[in-house]
Amino acid sequence: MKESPGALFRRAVQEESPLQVVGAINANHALLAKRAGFRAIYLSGGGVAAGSLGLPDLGISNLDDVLTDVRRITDVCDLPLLVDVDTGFGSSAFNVARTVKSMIKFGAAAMHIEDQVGAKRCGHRPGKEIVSKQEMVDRIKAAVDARTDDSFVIMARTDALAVEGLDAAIERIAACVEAGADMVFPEAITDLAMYSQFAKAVKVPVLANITEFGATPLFTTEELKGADVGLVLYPLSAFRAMNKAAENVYGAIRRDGTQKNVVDTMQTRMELYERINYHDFEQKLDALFAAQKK
Ligand code: PYR
Repeated sequence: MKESPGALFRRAVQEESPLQVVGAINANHALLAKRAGFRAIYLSGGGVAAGSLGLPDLGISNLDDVLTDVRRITDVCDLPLLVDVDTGFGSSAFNVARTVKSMIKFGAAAMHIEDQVGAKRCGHRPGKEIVSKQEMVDRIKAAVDARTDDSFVIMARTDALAVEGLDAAIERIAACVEAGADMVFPEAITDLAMYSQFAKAVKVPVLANITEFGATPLFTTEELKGADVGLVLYPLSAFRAMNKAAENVYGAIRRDGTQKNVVDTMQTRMELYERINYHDFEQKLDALFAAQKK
């Protein structure tokens, strides 16, 4: 029987240590990540907001916005996908349950749900507020209870470090694991040694979010392995590079009246076609029409 996305994700975490999980802003990038050899990909909430909607990561995007991008990615790429569901898209346990069921239905392998208030902030910005430990535990219980596939991974994210400090953050994460979380994501970690402290407190894989220009130094996989990290996340690295490239190209065309000066920075037509299996599709179409003409 075909392995479920959740089972694939769990196996990747076991087999690659730490597992590099790279952000894919769209279906095309998911294919590029697979081609580069990654075994798991990520859909960032900040990425859906900024990339698909042109909006900040402030709890504005909704479940359907995220599901649209999830479906587009899982339709073409069989790598297990970890999805950022922010605070669960609604304040009741029924909202969290609907989110979990939808994620499974749309082919996600895993999701992380966090303990910020509904009007959330980016994890690496000031002004974050969190719900009580009990409310976060209730979110996890609702998520675990709603699973229609036991292998689907529920990851608990806490933003408590910046708000209440390390001990409180560890306590929260431990309570989430007790409530059934499969993996944990302490956000905006500032010191490498903190990861080991989380790992010691819970016997489940710990994710390190190595996002650029944030609160966390750009630790290497070697350093993170030494700190007992199980998964390393690069949520928006390719997205940031892609945006910079787009700005350069737009600027050059506008300034120079031609794209000739930036053509050598572009993926070629043939490279693009190869990445999306264009020729396979075309050959199928040709064969279909040839058969009809007979
Ligand atoms: C994001 O990229 O949106 C995260 O929350 C990590």
